[in-house]
Amino acid sequence: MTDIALPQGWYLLADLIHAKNRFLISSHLRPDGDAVGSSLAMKRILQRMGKDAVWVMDGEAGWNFDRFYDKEELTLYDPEKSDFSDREVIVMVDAGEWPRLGRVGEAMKRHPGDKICIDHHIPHNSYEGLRIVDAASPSTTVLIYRFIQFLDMEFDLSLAEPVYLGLIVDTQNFHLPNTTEEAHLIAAHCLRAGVQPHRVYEPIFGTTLFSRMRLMSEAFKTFEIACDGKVGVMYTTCDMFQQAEADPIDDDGFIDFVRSVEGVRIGVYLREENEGVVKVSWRAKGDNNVVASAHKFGGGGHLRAAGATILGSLAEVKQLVLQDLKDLAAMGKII
Ligand SMILES: [Mn+2]
Repeated sequence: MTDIALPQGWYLLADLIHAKNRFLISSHLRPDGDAVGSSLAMKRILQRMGKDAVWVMDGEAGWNFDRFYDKEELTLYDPEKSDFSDREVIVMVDAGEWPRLGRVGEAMKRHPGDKICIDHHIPHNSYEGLRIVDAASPSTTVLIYRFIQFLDMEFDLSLAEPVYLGLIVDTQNFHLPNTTEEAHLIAAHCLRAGVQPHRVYEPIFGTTLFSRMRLMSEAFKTFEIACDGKVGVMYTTCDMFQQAEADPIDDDGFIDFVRSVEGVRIGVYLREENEGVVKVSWRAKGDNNVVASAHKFGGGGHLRAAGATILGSLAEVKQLVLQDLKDLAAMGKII
């Protein structure tokens, strides 16, 4: 395992890129704007350096990202056809663990090539490659931007737009506590390169599908509070998704509604993925630490935003997660 503090990591990364030719890039399942933005920017950087770079994902990126890339830029993983044997270097962006990449992650983990991880999540496992991690970075695309600067590469619209996309998604339009001065300076550079903020905002934050509205109306009915109002919980089931004819991404941001309820310090959103598998998201206000809770269930993330996939029925998982928070509350650890 090599965890490299910045900026030394950029020298190692540049050396590795110069020495190799065929790269494979991927990011986490149900990609968000940072996963799409950092993958896309990385692919374009490599191509500009004269490299052959493939961006592969296990599953579609989602309709709201359509306008940010050409269809040919993304390869969808196909267990029958996908063959990565000619790739020399594996690049994982905006994720720190192979399972986050679905079936692509399994193939990448087994792959004999060099491994690179560029990420801003807190790592909690060992890793067999070059890991460039800055947990204080607002987005993975900020790290990619720093690499572009390091390379002294021209920062034109084809790089600036994916960088900006990751930036606005991970800072939620520059309002989360991770919104640094650097974030705004990079945004300014993006605008100078031709990014039109409304064009990036509109498909991400400015559009709601009717299916999402239907799902939301069902999910909101499940909202409840615990721990004297300090904890808010909400969930969705497979049935609700089916009834609403909702896409897997239609519940994006539901957790933020839970967190936003007055008095709630920790918000939890549970989503039944399929029978016996529940995806749990935690969000915290203030100095509450939710990544510690996620780690207890094999998950990960950031101090104030974390997630885990837990086996069990929705009722069982909800009880487990709530018990953990009740224990914390009893110890006075929810502030
Ligand atoms: Mn990110």
